[in-house]
Amino acid sequence: MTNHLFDPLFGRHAGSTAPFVTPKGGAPLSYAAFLDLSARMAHVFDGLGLKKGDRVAVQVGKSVPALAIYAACLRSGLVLLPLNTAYTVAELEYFLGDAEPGLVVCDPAKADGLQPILPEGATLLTLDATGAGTLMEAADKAPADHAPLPCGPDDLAAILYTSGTTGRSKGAMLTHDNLLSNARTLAELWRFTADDVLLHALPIFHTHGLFVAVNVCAMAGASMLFHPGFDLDAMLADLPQANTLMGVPTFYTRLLSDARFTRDATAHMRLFVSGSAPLLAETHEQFEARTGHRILERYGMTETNMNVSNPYEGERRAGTVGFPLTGVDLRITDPTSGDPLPDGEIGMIEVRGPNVFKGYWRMPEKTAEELRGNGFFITGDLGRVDEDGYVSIVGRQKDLIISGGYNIYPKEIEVVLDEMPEVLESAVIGLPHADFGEAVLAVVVPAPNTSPDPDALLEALRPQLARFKHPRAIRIVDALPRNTMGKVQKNVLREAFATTPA
Ligand code: MCA
Ligand code: AMP
Repeated sequence: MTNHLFDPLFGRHAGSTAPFVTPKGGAPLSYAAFLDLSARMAHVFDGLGLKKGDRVAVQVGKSVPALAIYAACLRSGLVLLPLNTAYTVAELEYFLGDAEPGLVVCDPAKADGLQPILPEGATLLTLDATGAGTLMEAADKAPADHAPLPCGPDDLAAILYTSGTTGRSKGAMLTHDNLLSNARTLAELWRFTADDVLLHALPIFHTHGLFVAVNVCAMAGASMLFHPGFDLDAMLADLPQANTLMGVPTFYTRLLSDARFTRDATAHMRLFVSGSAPLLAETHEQFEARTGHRILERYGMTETNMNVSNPYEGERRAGTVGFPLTGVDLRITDPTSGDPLPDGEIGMIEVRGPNVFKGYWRMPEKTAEELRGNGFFITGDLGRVDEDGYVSIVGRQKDLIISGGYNIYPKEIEVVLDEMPEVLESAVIGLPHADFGEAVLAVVVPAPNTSPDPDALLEALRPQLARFKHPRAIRIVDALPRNTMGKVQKNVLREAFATTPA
């Protein structure tokens, strides 16, 4: 019996001295050395008594050992639950309570805060950005050979939380085959080989940085320059050593904002991929004018991995996300009736394929709402397919703000604001933002006989919500605009505040 994802992704590189990952400013680590590290960690996990299907929650800074936790979980048949490092203890309490992990790995600085919210029976281990902490102390003592546990295509590999429109996050259950099938398709489509070097500056707690970037590289035997985050100077300094880059649109607008990012500086590059948020056609065109390269834009979701991509060869059409991937069925339906619409019409994007997740963790009713019996997943994105087959995303039916590639659900912020004594009600909207694409603005109606101070409200949000979700500004109004059904008209608010951006 094989391990469906681990074997083809990592296992087959055992003994390979080819470089896999080079941490910024550090020495390259070979595939073999990375596999040894993951084997040691897997022994630690097994030694804790963790069993197939148990969850391992991880909130640590980006590092090579942090990445090895992913491979170690696959080896031991465990389910990785990666968590944004920006999440507060208040946010983590929900995830840990819902997923009930048997192991939590966190930065040593956060251990005291997490101890009281640890699920019953769970172990807490630590790992800092330099690789120090109790996890590595134990791994250093463990043997470097580990037989991967047999796992089938349907076994869970990861749970990634995505916020819900009701404010309650849902854990998307991703199977070994969801990840394997997508990695295979993308590596082939984007022509990744062992000669490629990817400049990796995305976080590894989301699909883009972890499953798209890392899995595609491992599938091809390629290597990565691993940056802890996006630092413009560091990116430009390492660009000559790389030949491929994957990023959110903010990466590309930031690179374009620097005069050092020129045609010469990018002449050796093979591929720039963009996703997670809309790439403005204007950015696409500016990028080509400056560098001679056309960015390859693709479209995906946490629940589905990647669905659609512009072609490697052939026209990469600005303002579109390209064609459905091999094996992915895409249809446009009437958002109300769910009936398929003819090509060219705007409607709900639905996708079906081996990439589509198994459902939401312990939320069968939510799963039934979004995943049809016939396998189509209702994305919440509105789009159309043009006469050449290119898919465009024209809007979102879900109330969602995408800021610098991070999804922010207005409801989650509104719930916290509405609980404050000086707030009668609130509405959170996204406004255009030059760097992040969209920025968060909160519009607040004061409770009777109060005059809330926006700065004090912002301060009160701090312990509750991750920094990236904080409104960039709060505006106080007498009342929110509503339609005849009583629903807040966010489009009216967006227009009203468009000229006074956050
Ligand atoms: C940081 N801040 C943000 C964001 N990032 N605020 C709003 N939106 C953000 N995305 C906060 C910081 O905490 C800081 O707060 C202030 O804004 C300025 O930070 P700055 O130094 O400018 O930011 P940065 O550290 O350079 O990060 C910006 C970033 C980063 C590089 C764009 O957010 C990033 O790596 N985004 C990628 C997210 C991603 O991987 N998404 C993929 C999701 P203060 O004021 O306190 O200093 S997967 C997905 O969407 C699907 C599946 C798909 O299709 O890929
Ligand atoms: P997430 O929940 O983080 O997986 O985010 C998925 C959402 O990001 C999708 O439903 C889209 O709304 C958005 N998204 C991802 N890629 C693109 C893209 N290339 N263009 C526009 N929106 C995108």
